[in-house]
Amino acid sequence: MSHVEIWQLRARFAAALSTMYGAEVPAYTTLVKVSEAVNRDYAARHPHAGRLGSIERVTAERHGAIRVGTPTELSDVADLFGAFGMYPVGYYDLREAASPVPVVSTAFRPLDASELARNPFRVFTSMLATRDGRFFDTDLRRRVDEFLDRRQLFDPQLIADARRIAAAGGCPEAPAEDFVRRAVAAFALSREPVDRAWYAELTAVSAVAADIAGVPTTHINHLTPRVLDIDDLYARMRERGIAMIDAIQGPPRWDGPAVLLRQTSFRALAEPRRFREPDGGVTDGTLRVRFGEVEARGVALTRKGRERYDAATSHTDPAAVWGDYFPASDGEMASAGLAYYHRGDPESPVVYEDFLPASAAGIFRSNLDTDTEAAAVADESGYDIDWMAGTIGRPIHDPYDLYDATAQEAPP
Ligand code: OOG
Ligand code: NI
Repeated sequence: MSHVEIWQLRARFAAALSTMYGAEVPAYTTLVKVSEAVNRDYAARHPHAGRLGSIERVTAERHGAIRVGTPTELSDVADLFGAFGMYPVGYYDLREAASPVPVVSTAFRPLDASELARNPFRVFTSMLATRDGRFFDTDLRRRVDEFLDRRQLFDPQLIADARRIAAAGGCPEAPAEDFVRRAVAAFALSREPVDRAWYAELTAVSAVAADIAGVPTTHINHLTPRVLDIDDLYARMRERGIAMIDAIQGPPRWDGPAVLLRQTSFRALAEPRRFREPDGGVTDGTLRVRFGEVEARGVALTRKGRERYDAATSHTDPAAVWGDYFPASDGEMASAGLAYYHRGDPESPVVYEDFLPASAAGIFRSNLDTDTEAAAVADESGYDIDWMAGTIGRPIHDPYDLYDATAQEAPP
């Protein structure tokens, strides 16, 4: 019987999630079609369009975002994604953002350039920070934890199978199909009625808290295609009359090398959901929590380049000062040690594979109607990268270590 490799499982998982999410959120399908048209046109106009990844890779490329409630749920996610060759990279603390979100996050993704080239699927994964007293007082924390402890997001059999597949480096065809189907189903939007009063109470703390702990299951919040020209994508979506958030997050558009990550999204749409009312009756209503994000990726910056990036973006108008911080060519970027290139060759940029906390917080925020207020108490949660690594029993990889290693290799 034929053996299905880990990367093939990952490619199937990404494709099947995309099909499911497209059925749940039809506007996503529009976004994917417009993205494909943008990429086709860009590739036709630019002979070197493939330098930041082959057109096949970019066209299939997605990142997902999911949100869970407890350390146990986060551990299960780590085990499940291990079967797809996706490992935790980077620690993002969105509680520290200008507009705080009560979650701590990591991104599960392939580590090596060769695995990324086969299929680069990654999932930004956030855990609700219930231990942080700035967002949850003792009483609310207790009730949230009770609610979360009663639910089971992942069938223990699914997690056991994931561990076995990860250890074996794949599995035969028949169980592979079944495994991917069960893994995808764990992220389907629930049809269970939402408890109206509980959801409203959590929304008063944070819309993200309600999205996580106000419902009995988890779901994909968004699934993000990658484009080669995000300004073109933004204009085309607007021409179609689709309401976009106000800005493209991340570095400004400019003529020099594209760096890191630029992202934008259409605003979250009202989706039909059923509600259980305080009198016990079930009614139809809507929730607006899932949005359509899209992104463009550039070269990965070194620590030194990242310091420049943080300094440039701290200006009120980064576009006006960008050229003071970054040289206009890949050759100068490479020789100044600002960005990663395979074996130092400016023709071979190493693509940025991670996320940006400020953009993540901006994307969260631009899709929420209200900001979250942090109470003026000390944070005694103890959440940090070591806490998270200990909780999931796995190292959280440092993105710079991975880029350092990748840059030593020839391009995939
Ligand atoms: C995750 C937000 C972060 C990104 O692309 O920066 C993110 C979320 O909304 O759960 O996906
Ligand atoms: Ni995202």
